[in-house]
Amino acid sequence: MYGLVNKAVEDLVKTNFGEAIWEEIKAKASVKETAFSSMQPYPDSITYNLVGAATEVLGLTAAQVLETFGEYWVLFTAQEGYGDMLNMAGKTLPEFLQNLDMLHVRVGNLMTDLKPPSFECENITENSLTLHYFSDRPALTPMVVGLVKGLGKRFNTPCEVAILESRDTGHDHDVFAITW
Ligand code: 1MF
Repeated sequence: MYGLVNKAVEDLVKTNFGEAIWEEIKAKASVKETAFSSMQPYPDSITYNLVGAATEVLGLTAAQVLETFGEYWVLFTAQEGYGDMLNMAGKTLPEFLQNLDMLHVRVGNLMTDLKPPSFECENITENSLTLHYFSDRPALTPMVVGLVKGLGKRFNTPCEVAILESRDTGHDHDVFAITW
Protein backbone atom coordinates (compact mmCIF):
# COMPACT_ATOMS: atom_id res chain seq x y z
CA MET A 1 0.00 0.00 0.00
CA TYR A 2 1.09 3.53 -0.60
CA GLY A 3 3.14 5.07 2.20
CA LEU A 4 0.29 7.49 2.86
CA VAL A 5 -1.53 4.62 4.61
CA ASN A 6 1.41 3.84 6.92
CA LYS A 7 1.84 7.56 7.59
CA ALA A 8 -1.80 7.68 8.69
CA VAL A 9 -1.19 4.78 11.11
CA GLU A 10 1.88 6.61 12.45
CA ASP A 11 0.00 9.89 12.84
CA LEU A 12 -2.92 8.20 14.59
CA VAL A 13 -0.65 6.44 17.10
CA LYS A 14 1.57 9.46 17.75
CA THR A 15 -1.39 11.83 18.22
CA ASN A 16 -3.22 9.57 20.66
CA PHE A 17 -0.42 7.70 22.45
CA GLY A 18 2.85 9.58 21.80
CA GLU A 19 6.22 9.02 20.18
CA ALA A 20 7.50 6.31 22.56
CA ILE A 21 4.50 4.02 21.94
CA TRP A 22 4.95 4.48 18.18
CA GLU A 23 8.60 3.41 18.45
CA GLU A 24 7.51 0.38 20.47
CA ILE A 25 4.93 -0.59 17.83
CA LYS A 26 7.43 -0.13 15.00
CA ALA A 27 10.01 -2.28 16.78
CA LYS A 28 7.48 -5.03 17.47
CA ALA A 29 6.43 -4.93 13.80
CA SER A 30 10.12 -5.15 12.74
CA VAL A 31 9.70 -1.98 10.68
CA LYS A 32 13.10 -0.54 9.85
CA GLU A 33 11.98 2.61 8.01
CA THR A 34 12.59 5.79 9.96
CA ALA A 35 9.91 7.58 7.89
CA PHE A 36 7.36 6.57 5.26
CA SER A 37 7.09 8.38 1.96
CA SER A 38 3.45 9.01 0.89
CA MET A 39 3.99 8.35 -2.80
CA GLN A 40 6.06 5.19 -2.46
CA PRO A 41 4.39 1.75 -2.52
CA TYR A 42 5.28 -0.52 0.44
CA PRO A 43 4.50 -4.23 0.90
CA ASP A 44 1.06 -4.76 2.50
CA SER A 45 2.83 -6.86 5.16
CA ILE A 46 4.24 -3.66 6.70
CA THR A 47 0.76 -2.26 7.28
CA TYR A 48 -0.61 -5.59 8.57
CA ASN A 49 2.39 -5.99 10.91
CA LEU A 50 1.89 -2.46 12.27
CA VAL A 51 -1.78 -3.21 12.97
CA GLY A 52 -0.84 -6.50 14.66
CA ALA A 53 1.84 -4.84 16.80
CA ALA A 54 -0.58 -2.03 17.72
CA THR A 55 -3.10 -4.56 19.05
CA GLU A 56 -0.44 -6.07 21.33
CA VAL A 57 1.08 -2.81 22.55
CA LEU A 58 -2.25 -1.02 23.07
CA GLY A 59 -4.19 -4.05 24.32
CA LEU A 60 -6.93 -3.58 21.72
CA THR A 61 -8.53 -6.06 19.35
CA ALA A 62 -7.66 -5.97 15.65
CA ALA A 63 -11.24 -4.88 14.98
CA GLN A 64 -10.86 -1.90 17.35
CA VAL A 65 -7.57 -0.83 15.76
CA LEU A 66 -8.90 -1.20 12.21
CA GLU A 67 -12.16 0.63 12.90
CA THR A 68 -10.30 3.48 14.62
CA PHE A 69 -7.90 3.65 11.70
CA GLY A 70 -10.74 3.77 9.17
CA GLU A 71 -12.35 6.70 10.93
CA TYR A 72 -9.00 8.47 11.18
CA TRP A 73 -8.22 7.96 7.47
CA VAL A 74 -11.06 10.28 6.42
CA LEU A 75 -9.76 13.05 8.72
CA PHE A 76 -6.12 12.43 7.88
CA THR A 77 -6.44 12.50 4.09
CA ALA A 78 -8.51 15.70 4.29
CA GLN A 79 -5.66 17.28 6.30
CA GLU A 80 -2.88 15.90 4.11
CA GLY A 81 -3.91 17.68 0.91
CA TYR A 82 -6.64 15.40 -0.43
CA GLY A 83 -9.49 17.64 0.72
CA ASP A 84 -10.33 18.80 -2.82
CA MET A 85 -10.35 15.24 -4.05
CA LEU A 86 -12.69 14.24 -1.21
CA ASN A 87 -14.91 17.25 -1.97
CA MET A 88 -15.18 16.15 -5.60
CA ALA A 89 -16.41 12.72 -4.55
CA GLY A 90 -19.60 14.09 -3.02
CA LYS A 91 -21.40 16.44 -0.68
CA THR A 92 -23.42 13.83 1.21
CA LEU A 93 -22.73 10.41 2.72
CA PRO A 94 -24.71 8.42 0.12
CA GLU A 95 -23.32 10.45 -2.78
CA PHE A 96 -19.74 9.90 -1.58
CA LEU A 97 -20.24 6.16 -1.11
CA GLN A 98 -21.60 5.89 -4.66
CA ASN A 99 -18.55 7.73 -6.03
CA LEU A 100 -15.84 5.71 -4.25
CA ASP A 101 -14.83 3.76 -7.35
CA MET A 102 -14.52 7.00 -9.34
CA LEU A 103 -12.36 8.48 -6.57
CA HIS A 104 -10.05 5.46 -6.75
CA VAL A 105 -9.86 5.72 -10.56
CA ARG A 106 -8.66 9.32 -10.09
CA VAL A 107 -6.01 8.33 -7.55
CA GLY A 108 -5.02 5.29 -9.63
CA ASN A 109 -4.40 7.43 -12.70
CA LEU A 110 -1.62 9.15 -10.77
CA MET A 111 -0.42 6.25 -8.64
CA THR A 112 -0.17 3.26 -10.93
CA ASP A 113 0.65 0.78 -8.14
CA LEU A 114 -2.68 1.48 -6.42
CA LYS A 115 -4.72 -1.66 -5.80
CA PRO A 116 -8.09 -0.08 -5.18
CA PRO A 117 -10.97 -1.90 -3.56
CA SER A 118 -14.39 -1.61 -5.20
CA PHE A 119 -17.69 -0.51 -3.64
CA GLU A 120 -21.28 -0.85 -4.86
CA CYS A 121 -24.39 0.73 -3.37
CA GLU A 122 -27.89 -0.68 -3.65
CA ASN A 123 -31.33 -0.36 -2.00
CA ILE A 124 -30.76 3.38 -1.64
CA THR A 125 -33.49 5.13 0.39
CA GLU A 126 -33.81 8.51 2.17
CA ASN A 127 -31.86 7.23 5.17
CA SER A 128 -30.26 3.90 4.31
CA LEU A 129 -28.36 1.87 1.76
CA THR A 130 -26.61 -1.46 1.35
CA LEU A 131 -22.87 -1.23 0.68
CA HIS A 132 -20.91 -4.01 -1.03
CA TYR A 133 -17.12 -4.03 -0.52
CA PHE A 134 -14.82 -6.02 -2.83
CA SER A 135 -11.10 -6.18 -2.05
CA ASP A 136 -8.07 -8.32 -2.84
CA ARG A 137 -6.89 -7.59 0.71
CA PRO A 138 -8.12 -9.85 3.52
CA ALA A 139 -9.54 -9.06 6.95
CA LEU A 140 -10.22 -5.33 6.58
CA THR A 141 -13.99 -5.48 7.25
CA PRO A 142 -13.79 -3.41 10.49
CA MET A 143 -11.77 -0.75 8.66
CA VAL A 144 -14.67 -0.18 6.29
CA VAL A 145 -17.01 0.25 9.29
CA GLY A 146 -14.66 3.01 10.52
CA LEU A 147 -14.33 4.58 7.06
CA VAL A 148 -18.11 4.90 6.75
CA LYS A 149 -18.44 6.30 10.30
CA GLY A 150 -15.65 8.79 9.51
CA LEU A 151 -17.56 9.88 6.41
CA GLY A 152 -20.69 10.22 8.57
CA LYS A 153 -18.76 12.69 10.76
CA ARG A 154 -17.37 14.51 7.73
CA PHE A 155 -20.90 15.11 6.44
CA ASN A 156 -22.49 15.66 9.88
CA THR A 157 -24.57 12.59 9.19
CA PRO A 158 -24.17 10.27 12.18
CA CYS A 159 -24.74 6.75 10.93
CA GLU A 160 -24.94 3.15 12.00
CA VAL A 161 -23.04 0.43 10.19
CA ALA A 162 -23.98 -3.23 10.53
CA ILE A 163 -22.12 -6.12 8.91
CA LEU A 164 -24.65 -8.24 6.99
CA GLU A 165 -22.22 -10.64 5.30
CA SER A 166 -18.46 -11.01 5.54
CA ARG A 167 -15.65 -13.04 4.05
CA ASP A 168 -14.93 -14.23 7.63
CA THR A 169 -18.19 -16.14 7.49
CA GLY A 170 -17.59 -17.63 4.05
CA HIS A 171 -19.09 -15.02 1.72
CA ASP A 172 -17.11 -13.88 -1.30
CA HIS A 173 -17.29 -10.21 -0.28
CA ASP A 174 -18.47 -8.00 2.61
CA VAL A 175 -21.93 -6.41 2.77
CA PHE A 176 -22.92 -3.60 5.16
CA ALA A 177 -26.27 -2.07 6.12
CA ILE A 178 -25.85 1.67 6.58
CA THR A 179 -28.54 3.85 8.17
CA TRP A 180 -28.46 7.55 9.02
O1 1MF B 1 -3.44 0.20 -2.93
C1 1MF B 1 -3.28 1.20 -2.17
O2 1MF B 1 -2.13 1.68 -1.95
C2 1MF B 1 -4.46 1.85 -1.51
C3 1MF B 1 -4.23 2.84 -0.57
C4 1MF B 1 -5.33 3.47 0.02
C5 1MF B 1 -5.74 1.48 -1.86
C6 1MF B 1 -6.82 2.11 -1.27
C7 1MF B 1 -6.61 3.12 -0.33
C8 1MF B 1 -7.77 3.83 0.32
N1 1MF B 1 -8.57 2.94 1.16
C9 1MF B 1 -7.76 2.39 2.25
C10 1MF B 1 -8.24 1.01 2.63
C11 1MF B 1 -7.96 0.02 1.52
C12 1MF B 1 -8.68 -1.26 1.80
C13 1MF B 1 -8.58 -2.25 0.64
O3 1MF B 1 -7.64 -2.18 -0.17
O4 1MF B 1 -9.47 -3.11 0.59
C14 1MF B 1 -9.74 3.66 1.74
C15 1MF B 1 -10.86 3.87 0.72
C16 1MF B 1 -11.97 4.75 1.25
C17 1MF B 1 -13.15 4.16 1.69
C18 1MF B 1 -14.16 4.96 2.23
C19 1MF B 1 -13.98 6.32 2.32
C20 1MF B 1 -12.80 6.92 1.87
C21 1MF B 1 -11.82 6.13 1.33
O5 1MF B 1 -10.64 6.63 0.91
C22 1MF B 1 -10.54 7.92 0.32
C23 1MF B 1 -9.15 8.01 -0.21
C24 1MF B 1 -8.67 7.03 -1.06
C25 1MF B 1 -7.35 7.09 -1.53
C26 1MF B 1 -6.53 8.12 -1.15
C27 1MF B 1 -7.00 9.12 -0.32
C28 1MF B 1 -8.31 9.06 0.18
C29 1MF B 1 -5.16 8.13 -1.62
C30 1MF B 1 -4.55 9.34 -1.94
C31 1MF B 1 -3.23 9.34 -2.36
C32 1MF B 1 -2.52 8.15 -2.46
C33 1MF B 1 -3.11 6.95 -2.14
C34 1MF B 1 -4.44 6.93 -1.70
O6 1MF B 1 -1.21 8.10 -2.86
C35 1MF B 1 -0.65 9.26 -3.24
C36 1MF B 1 -1.02 9.88 -4.41
C37 1MF B 1 -0.43 11.09 -4.80
C38 1MF B 1 0.56 11.63 -3.98
C39 1MF B 1 0.91 11.01 -2.77
C40 1MF B 1 0.31 9.81 -2.41
